[in-house]
Amino acid sequence: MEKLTGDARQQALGGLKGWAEVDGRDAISKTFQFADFNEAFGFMSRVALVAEKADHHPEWFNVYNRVEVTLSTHDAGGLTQKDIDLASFMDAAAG
Ligand code: H2B
Repeated sequence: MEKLTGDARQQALGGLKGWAEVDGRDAISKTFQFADFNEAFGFMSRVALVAEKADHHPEWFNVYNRVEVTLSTHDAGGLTQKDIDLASFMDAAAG
């Protein structure tokens, strides 16, 4: 999997909502906010199943109803299409 650069990168990032490039690192991040812990953990559970199946895992941090997510492809040392795909799934899963 190759790192996203140039036009393909701009186009991929442009298709996402609420994700920002991380300072000092080739990664994207977003903070999801839910009604309560039950909804946050339900979201994490749905994402976990897809992440495990794709063998592509988020870096994330949960406190009660908040889930802070960072996506990057460790094997590639940066952002790839796998991160874009997982980000899109997360947006859909968050509703
Ligand atoms: N997740 C992410 N985000 N990036 C990776 O490069 C990655 C991963 N690699 N999950 C997978 C697991 C790899 O470590 C295993 C051995 O397949």
